[in-house]
Amino acid sequence: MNVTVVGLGYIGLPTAALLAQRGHRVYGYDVNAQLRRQLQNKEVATREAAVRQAVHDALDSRGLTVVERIGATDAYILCLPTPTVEGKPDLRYVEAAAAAVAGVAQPGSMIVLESTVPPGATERIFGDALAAQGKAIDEFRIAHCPERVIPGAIMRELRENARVVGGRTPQDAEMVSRLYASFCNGEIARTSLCVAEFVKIVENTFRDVNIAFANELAIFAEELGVDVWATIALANKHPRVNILQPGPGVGGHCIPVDPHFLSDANPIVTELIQAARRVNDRMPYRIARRITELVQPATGSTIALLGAAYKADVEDARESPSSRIDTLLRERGYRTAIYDPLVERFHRPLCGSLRDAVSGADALVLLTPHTVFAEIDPGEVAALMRHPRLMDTRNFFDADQWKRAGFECYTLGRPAPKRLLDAVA
Ligand code: SAJ
Repeated sequence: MNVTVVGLGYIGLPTAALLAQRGHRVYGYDVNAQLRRQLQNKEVATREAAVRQAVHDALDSRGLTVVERIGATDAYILCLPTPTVEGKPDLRYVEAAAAAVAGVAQPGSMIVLESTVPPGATERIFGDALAAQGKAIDEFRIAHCPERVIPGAIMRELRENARVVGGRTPQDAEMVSRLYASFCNGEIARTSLCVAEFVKIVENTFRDVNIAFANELAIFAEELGVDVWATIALANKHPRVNILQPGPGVGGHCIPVDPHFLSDANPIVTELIQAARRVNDRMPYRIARRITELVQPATGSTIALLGAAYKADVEDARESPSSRIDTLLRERGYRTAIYDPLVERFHRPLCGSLRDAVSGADALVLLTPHTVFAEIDPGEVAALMRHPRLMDTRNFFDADQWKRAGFECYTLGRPAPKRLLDAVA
């Protein structure tokens, strides 16, 4: 089949590569001319090795061609970002892509949206775009098939995850699910457009609410004087309990964003969802406050932050709690030094080495639990710091090992050191 993938970002590009791998003739288009040029020159910026390899293979085999304009093909898969601006979904990228596709798509072709959108948006956006070209939506196969892949394991999850295909009609769902079955080995469930749109947002909102619950428990446990990590691990031994992990806040461009698609559409019945957002949004403030209790005075003190990425083992720092915590600390008068060997783009310069970050620091704060950080030797770090203090927001390090190396340790969700509790009292 001839397929055009519109939007060559972290979903569109690997999807295009996988389609090509499975024998489709794939045309990739992105509005970003620089990105098109880079891909045409086989420069693939992603740091996920499996994605890089798949895209290189697809370009080398000519199964994937990056084109300068969208043409007529059997199917179109749209993978555009849908950010929120002040809590409201911004659908302009999807609308612009839909208009471009509507201009060239021939009757009978499939038009599939993968981007997260509020319930009802797929039919409205494609209907309006086609109508503007004097085309009737009934003549096209329209579907929403929300992406589900986790950054860090994109290629595997593209191949293996179960998918939901919402069709405008049952026939649309049937045809589009056959296209997806050609590259995805997971179960492909068929449903309506609106249910598919709702399901996607529900999945990410479920995760946000669950993490907010874990974060609330972490604060509760500190006040109770017990260990939240042990509590959650024990509770999760119950066959019907699965609580996620507390942390310094919820980042990335999906989990903190998608719940707004529901609360914006219906502010009255989304109290729990809005409360969860507030709990998670407050976590960076909570961490910053703990640091101010741990390290005084702020002026003249340096805090070394470990991890700028929004989560472990990815290079993406978008909406990262680290960025928020860094800003809050600097507003309070601290100097900060951030080290993350995976991240290249951050709101301000990162340290070139762990040594640079911790030298002369008054506290070390673990924010992102990258696997490589497990190799850090607490003894070496202690020797470089002015005050060997550790704040672990992910329960990543072995606190006893760090204490033996001379550190004063505080772990989120565990009773705070006595000195800290006395200061607060
Ligand atoms: N986090 C916690 N505690 C946890 C798990 C995560 O604090 O127990 C934090 C992370 O550190 C991170 C944030 O939550 O800051 C989000 O990370 P994530 O791994 O939960 O999610 P994403 O944003 O990387 O990917 C999610 C996935 N959705 C679900 O798992 C339901 C992915 O499958 C989606 O494709 C993606 O959103 C998306 O694009 O919608």
